[in-house]
Amino acid sequence: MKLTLDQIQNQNNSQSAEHSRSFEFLAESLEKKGNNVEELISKLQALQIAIPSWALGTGGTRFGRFSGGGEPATLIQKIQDVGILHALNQSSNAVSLHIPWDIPSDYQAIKDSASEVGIGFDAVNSNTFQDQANQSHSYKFGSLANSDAAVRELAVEHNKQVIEIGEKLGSKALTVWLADGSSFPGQHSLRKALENTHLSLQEIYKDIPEDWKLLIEYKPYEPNFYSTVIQDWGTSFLLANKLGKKAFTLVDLGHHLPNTNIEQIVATLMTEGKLGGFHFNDSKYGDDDLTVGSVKPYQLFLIFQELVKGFSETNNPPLSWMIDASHNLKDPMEDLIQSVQAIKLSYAQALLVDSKSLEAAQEIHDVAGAQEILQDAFRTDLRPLLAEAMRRSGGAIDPIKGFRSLKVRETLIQERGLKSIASGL
Ligand SMILES: [Mn+2]
Repeated sequence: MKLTLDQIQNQNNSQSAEHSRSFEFLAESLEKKGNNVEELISKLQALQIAIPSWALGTGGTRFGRFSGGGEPATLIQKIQDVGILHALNQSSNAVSLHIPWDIPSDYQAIKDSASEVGIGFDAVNSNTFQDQANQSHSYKFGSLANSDAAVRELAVEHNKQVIEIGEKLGSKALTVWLADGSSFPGQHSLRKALENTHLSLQEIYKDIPEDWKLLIEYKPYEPNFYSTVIQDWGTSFLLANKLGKKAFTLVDLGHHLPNTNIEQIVATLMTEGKLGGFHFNDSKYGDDDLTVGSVKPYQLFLIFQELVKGFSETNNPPLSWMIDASHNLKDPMEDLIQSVQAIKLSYAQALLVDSKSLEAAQEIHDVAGAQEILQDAFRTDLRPLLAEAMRRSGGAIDPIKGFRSLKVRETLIQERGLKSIASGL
């Protein structure tokens, strides 16, 4: 299935009168406050967020998985789904592949089907958190950190293959997330595990092309419950610094202990020029992988506020923007549309912050005044601005409404059947 511009424009026609009214009202009040609406729109249009290939099928929990219908069973079908999302929101022009779940068999066919729907390839993700069929050594007790050199070598080799696959597709980054750690005190040497990880990453780093980034993701716990080798941003930052200028820290919003101040981590990493990118999601308790902005939208806004400041005040290189959410109840494509909307809305709100007044308030320690400035931006309803940005790019005024009235899921079920299961899940 492929959505055409005509289909989307026809769909927009029924909403355009109401949309224009609310957009014009908002634009006028934004301009009165000194904002440049055209500039806001072009910044919003430019922000593109990569879709992870593993989020296009219904996610599961360790208690079970309830598949939806019409899930993409092949990589080409996953790319078609990202194409549909991009047609609707004009904001998701790349897919982030998970290897070995999505190893292309025919690279040209994959590249052709991607360019047909305007999709590129963002970071490639390696997987050493599970064993593949006929694997010579097991990752049960760790991969890059394993005390057994043969296991480490296998995991390093896998990462090098992932880089090769990424190069053939035009990716520019490798994301490494390790499940390595221990579930009981005394299970392994904390210092040796870190040192082995460092040495293994050094081997992988040698193969990172000059114009690539190595993104090191961290996570405090799960699947291991006593220690994780790369447990926090500090450990990731330390490794990235030791490795060199192509290595960066990747922040996955769900990979923090409850109440961690993520915006402060973002600020610190940008100051050091070591923020590499994001895995966006939301959570209430742990790594819940919920829809972005569904639980803590103010936190997301505060993160974007630091990002917007960081873009203008630091030399941090451009970021990789990716979603890493996977849900077990919603239609995965609707879930992804909601996530992209939430990210762009937070970005728009952050762009609205009156940074000069905020700085002035900070200078004179006007605490209440500073809060007013932030919350004034956060509480402005910018949905018509976002809708206008997407409409002008050729997307839908309301992508979820578009998804439903253009009967995307129904068509996919007709094409692929009710029982197709996304590869890798
Ligand atoms: Mn992640």
